[in-house]
Amino acid sequence: MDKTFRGENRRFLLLNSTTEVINDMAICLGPSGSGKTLLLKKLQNVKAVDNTTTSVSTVGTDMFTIKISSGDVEKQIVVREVGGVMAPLWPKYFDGIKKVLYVVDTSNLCQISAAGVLLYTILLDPRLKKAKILLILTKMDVSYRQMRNEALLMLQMRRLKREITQNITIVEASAITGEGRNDILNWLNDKTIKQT
Ligand SMILES: Nc1nc2c(ncn2[C@@H]2O[C@H](COP(=O)(O)OP(=O)(O)OP(=O)(O)O)[C@@H](O)[C@H]2O)c(=O)[nH]1
Ligand SMILES: [Mg+2]
Repeated sequence: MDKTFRGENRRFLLLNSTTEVINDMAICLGPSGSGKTLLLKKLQNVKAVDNTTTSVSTVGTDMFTIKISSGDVEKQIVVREVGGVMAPLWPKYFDGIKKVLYVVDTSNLCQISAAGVLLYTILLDPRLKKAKILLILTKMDVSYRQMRNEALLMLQMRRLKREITQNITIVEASAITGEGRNDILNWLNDKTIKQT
């Protein structure tokens, strides 16, 4: 198939189709069970996940091709999930990464603070200095979840923002209800998301 190179952002336009492949390497991280797999499945297909859907822990990594419709053109971006049990090995996957989706489970009170510490550690990695960071507060459908502000407080977000160079975008989400899905897709598509 005929391909043309399109500028410095390393995007390829496949001429004989209307599919543009976004070549920004994206990685999805977060503690074990925080909801990465289910959320990525929901981003792939809105109907693929409901409250009966189950998932198994990702031992290793998984690749998700996500389609984004933008006008007449369909875009595709590949996101690599690295399982929470792999946290000590996450840095092995940082080379060339331009986008990081960091998923935090707002219904897991015991895990939130640790999730903040883990996030801080990865943001210190020099290879991620210029990466775009999306902090996803997920499981917003759960009644006993922490609300946005409490979750951000537990993550010590104010302090963290002072210490790091990257700009963090925050979005609330749920793989079950689809909340936040459009915002995440827009962010992957380099569109600005309204922050509250
Ligand atoms: N209520 C609710 N449950 C969720 C949501 N997302 C994930 N879960 C549940 O949380 C559990 C863990 O979800 P996964 O998506 O497998 O978590 P993960 O982050 O991929 O975990 P690892 O692969 O082990 O790192 C599963 O039982 C899911 O059904 C959500 O948005 N709402
Ligand atoms: Mg997983």
